[in-house]
Amino acid sequence: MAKPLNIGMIGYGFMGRAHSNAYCKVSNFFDLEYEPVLKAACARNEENIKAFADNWGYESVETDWRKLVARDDIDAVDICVPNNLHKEMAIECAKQGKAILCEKPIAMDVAEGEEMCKAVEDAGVANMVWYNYRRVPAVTMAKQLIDEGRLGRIFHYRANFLQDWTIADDLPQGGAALWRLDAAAAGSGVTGDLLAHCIDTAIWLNGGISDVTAMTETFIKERTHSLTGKKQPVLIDDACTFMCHFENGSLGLFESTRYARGHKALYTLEINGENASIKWDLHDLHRLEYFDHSDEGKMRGWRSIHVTDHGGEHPYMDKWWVPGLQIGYEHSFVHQVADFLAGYAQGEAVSPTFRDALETQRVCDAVLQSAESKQWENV
Ligand code: SOE
Repeated sequence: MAKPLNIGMIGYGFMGRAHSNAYCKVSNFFDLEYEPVLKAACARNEENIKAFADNWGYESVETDWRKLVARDDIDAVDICVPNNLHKEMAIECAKQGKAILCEKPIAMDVAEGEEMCKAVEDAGVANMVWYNYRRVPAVTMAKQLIDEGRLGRIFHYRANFLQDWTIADDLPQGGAALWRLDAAAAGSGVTGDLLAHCIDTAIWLNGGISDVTAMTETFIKERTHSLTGKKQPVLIDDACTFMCHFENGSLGLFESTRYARGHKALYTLEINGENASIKWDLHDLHRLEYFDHSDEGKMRGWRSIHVTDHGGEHPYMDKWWVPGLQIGYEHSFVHQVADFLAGYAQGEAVSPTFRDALETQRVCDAVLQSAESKQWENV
């Protein structure tokens, strides 16, 4: 019998659903010492949180997050609320000795992230940040191939995250779902929301980033704020492009925007090494494109690897269906919970920890700083 790990969920938006789904599924597919139990869900709006709790099977609801965090029957808190609330909640969770699973980016800025790291490390509580794309099997496999040295020396790392959902100028800022457009709630725009994913994956695959030069743009300068009903300046970055040096000497090029008409969530990455290259595309997430220069010349070309095989060869896939049948976006969260629970049972940290996510935050802050200073900035 697995031991229960009682989850307290704060928030009920897109990520509240994605994480709840992962908690529900994980024990059916992974054999683990701990099993998540959906103990309580929390939000200010009682009617909405009750509907959410009923839908996912949470046993109870709270409307005050401090009450949830103080409950003796909660072991781990999942922070799925806008970025400006992460710090206060995480620090309180650490004080109460709870394990913490926090949405990305870790915080509004590095200073907040540092306080959060100190709090969890002083308290010795398990902590993790939801950079889920690392656990798409094809991306995990890219990490394995790089760590095996197959690419050799890395020269280039390129990543994009393109969307188009904020092009309309009558889209308000602030409030449910649209808090991502409100700098007071989000901290930044695409840099913290989308590039943070690309940066997390990049640091994981290719090591630390030492310096950056960036440009940002805010195409729509004013939007009505849903909470005040007034037109207010838009203070987030709608688009951001940056170049960087990695500590291993390779060059990085990153682009993110919410103004790429036709693209909904096009996260792509490409890594070029001396011996081989890798490409990955979220819209075709089970495929890893791989080019190996040591292949016989006549047959040399890009391989499209369908990362769905079993026998332990393709990461996570032996837990799902039969070889050849693919999985999707939601499974990356299931994998992250599975890894978290396995680490929790052993008392081992599971990456990305708060400290790992702070490295990503340092790059985000340097990128925004560089866009302002128009200079190269050290991370
Ligand atoms: C924004 O549209 C968003 O939902 C991000 O907040 C997520 O982190 C990203 O994975 C998909 O896009």
